[in-house]
Amino acid sequence: MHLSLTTIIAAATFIGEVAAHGYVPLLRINGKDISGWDITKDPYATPQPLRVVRGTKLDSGFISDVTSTDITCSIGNQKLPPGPIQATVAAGGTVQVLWNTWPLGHYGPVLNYMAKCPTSDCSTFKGDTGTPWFKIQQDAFVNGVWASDTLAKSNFTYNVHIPSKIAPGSYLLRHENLALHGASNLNGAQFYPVCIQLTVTGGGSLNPSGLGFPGAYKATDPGIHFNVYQSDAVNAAYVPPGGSVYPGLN
Ligand SMILES: *[C@@H]1O[C@H](CO)[C@@H](O)[C@H](O)[C@H]1NC(C)=O
Ligand SMILES: [Cu+2]
Repeated sequence: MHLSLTTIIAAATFIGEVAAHGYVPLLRINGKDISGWDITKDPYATPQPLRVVRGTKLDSGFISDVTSTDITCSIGNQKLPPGPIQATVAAGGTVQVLWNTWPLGHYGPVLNYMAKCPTSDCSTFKGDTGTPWFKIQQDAFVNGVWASDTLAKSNFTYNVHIPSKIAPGSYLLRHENLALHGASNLNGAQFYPVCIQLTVTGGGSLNPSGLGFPGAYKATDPGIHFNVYQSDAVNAAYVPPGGSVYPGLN
């Protein structure tokens, strides 16, 4: 019985691949809507609109090669956004990320990182060399539900809490869905990172860093090469890649 159920789930997941995965056309900060990157419209507009969410290639596909610079901010990371624009959020505040959709059954964690931009203008910062990143928040398998499914059932919305003690300034926020439905195969994990250009106000004096994208993830990490079709106990012991949340942020 268990095997056949697993097969059915795997088949259903596979069919789900035909549908779009999702992208982030909208952010909400303190109840105020801010345009994200709408892949159905923004790439075709002339002039190309300024957006705080980094543009991606003209699809919502995933990244599977963790050594690619696409892992930094999504497919086409080499292409910087058309110009300087950042959303302002207070340290300790919340950035609501509203995906247009997300398929149920793309089981996995939701991971969130930040990197301080070297200048006040984040649009010139690719973030794909060195180790400027630090992890701020992650959710994996909570009360028997993968964070990705919780996101899908929450109006496709995820709330990112901006640390209260980081220094004010310009940051990239790297928000990521990691889909593990095919991850029992090596290189079967699907990464969907999205980068958001922020101006953080207030805050403290912490200037964390230490992680590189690429660099922080390896294909063989136990949180990347992982079979989600196991018991809840095994899933509950799942350890996401990229290490722990940076200590002392709040
Ligand atoms: C649900 O998502 C839609 C589209 O992103 C948004 O316009 C709407 O305000 C959201 N609803 C709530 C209650 O947040
Ligand atoms: Cu998919």
